[in-house]
Amino acid sequence: MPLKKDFLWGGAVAANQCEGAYLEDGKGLSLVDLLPAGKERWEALMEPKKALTTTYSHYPSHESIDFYHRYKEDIKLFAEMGFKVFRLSISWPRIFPNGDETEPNEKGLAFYDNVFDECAKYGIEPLVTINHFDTPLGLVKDYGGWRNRKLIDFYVKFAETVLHRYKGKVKYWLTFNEINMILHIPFFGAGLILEDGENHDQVKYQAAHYQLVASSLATKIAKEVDPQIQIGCMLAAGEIYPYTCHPNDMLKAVKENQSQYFFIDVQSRGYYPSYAERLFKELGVSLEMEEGDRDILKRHTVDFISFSYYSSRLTSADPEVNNAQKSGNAIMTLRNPHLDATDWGWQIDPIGLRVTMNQLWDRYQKPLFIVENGMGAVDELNENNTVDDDYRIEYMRDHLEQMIEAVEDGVELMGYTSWGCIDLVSAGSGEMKKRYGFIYVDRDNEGRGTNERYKKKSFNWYKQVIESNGEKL
Ligand code: P53
Repeated sequence: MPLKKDFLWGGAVAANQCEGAYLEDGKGLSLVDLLPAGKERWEALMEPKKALTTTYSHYPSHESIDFYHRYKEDIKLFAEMGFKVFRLSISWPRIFPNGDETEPNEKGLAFYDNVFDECAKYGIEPLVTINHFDTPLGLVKDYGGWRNRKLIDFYVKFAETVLHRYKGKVKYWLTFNEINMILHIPFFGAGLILEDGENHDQVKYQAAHYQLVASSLATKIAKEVDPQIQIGCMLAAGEIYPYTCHPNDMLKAVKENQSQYFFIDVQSRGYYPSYAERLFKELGVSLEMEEGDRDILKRHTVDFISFSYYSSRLTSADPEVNNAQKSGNAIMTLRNPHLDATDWGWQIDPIGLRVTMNQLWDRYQKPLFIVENGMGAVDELNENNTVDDDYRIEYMRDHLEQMIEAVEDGVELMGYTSWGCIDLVSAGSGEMKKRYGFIYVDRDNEGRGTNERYKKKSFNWYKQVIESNGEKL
């Protein structure tokens, strides 16, 4: 049996993509609450100034799948599949509506108490992301998001509040979702609105420095609250392959991989990697640090390395070749001719998961946790009120096989939570139509539908995977 007996099987969601109830019980607005669905969403993410001033016809986060009111029903379904762990995030503006209050919103805190108590009923361990793409809008508008060092204090206050409040209820925490996303979608990652004419790399890496310090401070507090708590960093992973075997392509791939690993290099090792000096020089980046920052980073490193994996990526040293890059794989990348793709053009590379796991393990020698993986697809509810999502089963089976191979390679792995275990709003496109779940939710791109939940074929398949601890795929 390659997987540990207490392997943490489960699923993952994020507050802004499932809760809805966007102004209920004192919640404030987050930056996501201004984002529309469809093509306009991507434009808004790339040009967030527009999102702050445009009125759109539909905001998918406002109601979403209404997890806020239906969490009992949903957790019951997760328990039926045998979940050992449920990854969710805490909505920052539910706890601090503008982000800079001195006192938290009690009703927001109570909501997560209820959710964790519900999980406990079924022996499901929560895995909590403190911040998942939903910086309070107040902190974006009044402070410029993470370009402002004050965000460290606001984040630390938020982290401290929830770490204390849920002491004894939550053992596994992640400080920031996909911390490297700041390079690709800086508005999501850090509430950054980049100005024309400024050095964007400077702004992004400065903001990243603040997040890294904040992450370490949260880790420090967590250990003071309860030494049993385990803290993870979280990387949008996916090994970057060289486009050809030309040494220049290989070198380019090495460098691009470093720029992704950069964040967790700091979070895991406790210091800036030596390659950062040259990288920053080339990008014209010069970081402002306060005395004590380096010490904080050094002292409070993470316990485990969590990551999302959707696909590998490709790069070429030839600018002409690289010009053919497509967004598709979530992050801009070249197309790999050896791989198929999903309906949304994300390429499917199960072996890439094994490659990525080996690389992460070799690099850090800390336990890994796959906290996102899955297939966004168009699902049709049939006359039997189910979805025959054999394509999803196949996708997941192929990935789980490679995950187990990686464990047999010697990688230490804590668990696996599939992304969007219940259908929810897509982060990148705002659509409901891009579904990841084992549970179908009757709701469409325009927000119409009953919100009823239905089990897909993959529901029973995953149940059997968990029951057999990965033996029956
Ligand atoms: P959606 C881009 C690239 C890689 C991961 O994505 C990404 C994104 C943002 O779109 O996000 C992660 O919903 C993220 C989740 C997100 C999931 O991947 O665009 O942590 O919030 O839903 C899947 O299909």
